[in-house]
Amino acid sequence: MRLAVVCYPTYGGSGVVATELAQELARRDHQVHMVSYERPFRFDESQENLFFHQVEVSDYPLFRYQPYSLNLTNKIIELVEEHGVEVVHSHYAIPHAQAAWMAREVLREERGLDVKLACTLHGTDITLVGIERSFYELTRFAIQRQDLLTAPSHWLTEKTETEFQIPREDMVVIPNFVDLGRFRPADGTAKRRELGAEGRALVTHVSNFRPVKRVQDVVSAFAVLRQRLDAVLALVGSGPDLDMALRLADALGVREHVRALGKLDDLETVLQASDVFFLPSLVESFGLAALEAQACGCPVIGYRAGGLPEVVEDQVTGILCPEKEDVCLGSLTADLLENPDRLQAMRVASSRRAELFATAPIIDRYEKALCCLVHADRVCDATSMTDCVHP
Ligand code: GMT
Repeated sequence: MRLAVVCYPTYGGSGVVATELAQELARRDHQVHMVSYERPFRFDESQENLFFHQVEVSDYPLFRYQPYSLNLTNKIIELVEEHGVEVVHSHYAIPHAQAAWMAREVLREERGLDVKLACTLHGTDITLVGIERSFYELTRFAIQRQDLLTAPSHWLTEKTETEFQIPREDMVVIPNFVDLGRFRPADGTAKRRELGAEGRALVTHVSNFRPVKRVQDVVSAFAVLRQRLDAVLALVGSGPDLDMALRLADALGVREHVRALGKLDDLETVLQASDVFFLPSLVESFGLAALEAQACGCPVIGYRAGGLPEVVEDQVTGILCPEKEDVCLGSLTADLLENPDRLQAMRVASSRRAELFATAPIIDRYEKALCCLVHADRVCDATSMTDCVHP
């Protein structure tokens, strides 16, 4: 299969999922063309069958806002013509699904080509951005015209049905996946020492520090926890709410126990050293970082909200509190940390649960769904994808 994967190149989960999927499909002998405004941050350029195409953005002075979607549409048209791309797989609907649809219209009308469209909805493209009035109509139109829609959780298909009137049965749930070779339990003694957390509890939060992550709840729950025991909070990543979080830590008298680590290439070393992971979002479609934490044997503490209950098994691989109950987050975490046997059982259960999200079987599901678009007659019921691979 010849595939174009359109995504954001950034440190966020949708870029990670798109890049790792592209790399794995290329390893399986599909020809994969990645399209974005920058090289994605986990992209391995030396890999066979894998190509990166940068969208050149025009900066003509007349434009107050650069029309990126048009440049992207042109790039998709070129790729289909020059490389015989059969499927355009957009990650995050806005503006990728719209650009892919426009490209298909041009290709159909002018060249008689019929490229297939797939889109993986990731989260805020449905729950926050997509429902903004200025995006809504075109988002609904473009996602309805995809040949395949996938989402990482049942919760996100329900939200898509409610907000965009797309029946949930018309979407395929393919959960996010984790590299269990990289994210696995390991001794975290050295990292704890480096973070000044020796002999103390270590709580970690990883995100893009956008309002949707509710970082204020991370800090206030940590302050509640510290009333019961000595602990350090590691904040990994960066984004608009990081400063606010640090100011709140100051105001609550816990700033000296907070380590702001920025973006890390060796994220797994911090997760391996951590006792628990905080993710208090209310509209998290999946929570890839929570899966990566569990894979490292680190239980997750968050709210019973969004897609998180599909990733974290309450009371088994973590604790899910009622929404917005930050005191519950802090005090139930303290209970857990004061009970080493229960914590150890949760650590073991967490890494076992992550095995359900191992990369290979989940890529199989993507591969099959995408191949079915191209060879519906031959491949959909087959167990092997060889029909779909071009020599
Ligand atoms: O939707 C977003 O806000 C961005 C997106 C990203 O690029 O990080 O995150 C979403 O996609 C991830 C990968 O599928 C999921 O793990 C995140 O839960 C999801 N974020 C939200 O739903 C807030």
